[in-house]
Amino acid sequence: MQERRVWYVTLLGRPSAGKSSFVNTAIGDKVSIVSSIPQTTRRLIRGIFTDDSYQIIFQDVPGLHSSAHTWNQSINWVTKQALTDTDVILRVIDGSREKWEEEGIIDKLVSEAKVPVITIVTKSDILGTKDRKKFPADALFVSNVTGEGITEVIKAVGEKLPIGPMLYPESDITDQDVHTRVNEIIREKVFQKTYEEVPHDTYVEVEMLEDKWKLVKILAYIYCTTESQKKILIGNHGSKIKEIGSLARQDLQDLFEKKVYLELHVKVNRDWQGNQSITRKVLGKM
Ligand SMILES: Nc1nc2c(ncn2[C@@H]2O[C@H](COP(=O)(O)OP(=O)(O)OP(=O)(O)O)[C@@H](O)[C@H]2O)c(=O)[nH]1
Ligand SMILES: [Mg+2]
Repeated sequence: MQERRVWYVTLLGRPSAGKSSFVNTAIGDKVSIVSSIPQTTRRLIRGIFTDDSYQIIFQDVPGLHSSAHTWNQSINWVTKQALTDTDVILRVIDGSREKWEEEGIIDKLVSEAKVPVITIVTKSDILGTKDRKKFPADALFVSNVTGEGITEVIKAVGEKLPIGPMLYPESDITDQDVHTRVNEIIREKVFQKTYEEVPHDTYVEVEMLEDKWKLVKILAYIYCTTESQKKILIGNHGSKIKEIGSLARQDLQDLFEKKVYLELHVKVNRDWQGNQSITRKVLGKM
């Protein structure tokens, strides 16, 4: 097997900075879910970029949150764990927003890092020339919309990695199993179609997945914490759950490349964030 520069690169930034979007753009495929709601990513998602020179295993992780709330701290822990096994840190600064207290936490982690740190500024498509002067001089500007800077970041990151055998087959783009991908696709639609506390208070469980010759059958539950959230998720005459289901089904059909029958139900589980076995599952720590 041809050797390349190979290893792990962990993205570090505040919520909504564009980390998952960057991984998808770099890989050229959708492996990590995206929404405008902060803390969309809850678990470690690996996106694998392979070309003739590099195999870069991007570790997409939750954005670091400054809240002391136990749930936020549990999510932060996923990110901190990923940083213990990485060869490069890709520090992601949201170019569209003013600095916020999370940046202080990130500055500290970066200053303590024992591995090279490359800084990128996202959302360059909405930055003027003047805005660009506000960021560190060595930062690379990136747009997940226009593709600006993506090739440069891959080269900058790739050149920091050691030469060795590839860790994944050339055709792999993620290490997620099929259940996780289905779960994440449904969760993405919940995040895209609900607001305020509702997306944060939900999690998804895939109860049944049958991959048949021409059809994939999926039964999944969306859990929330109150009856009123359940009403919102179901919507008027079932309109919201239908919309979530229909969007999810389109992505699932792309994933499986066949027809998907998706049955979705909403259930209430009041204190799931206080239940360790559920949070372990939700955060990807079985
Ligand atoms: N204009 C513009 N918007 C972007 C860009 N990258 C991401 N976004 C938007 O920013 C929002 C957050 O993107 P995500 O990729 O989910 O951000 P994230 O850093 O993974 O967020 P968390 O998972 O919550 O930590 C979404 O609405 C994206 O469409 C970009 O380069 N340009
Ligand atoms: Mg994300």
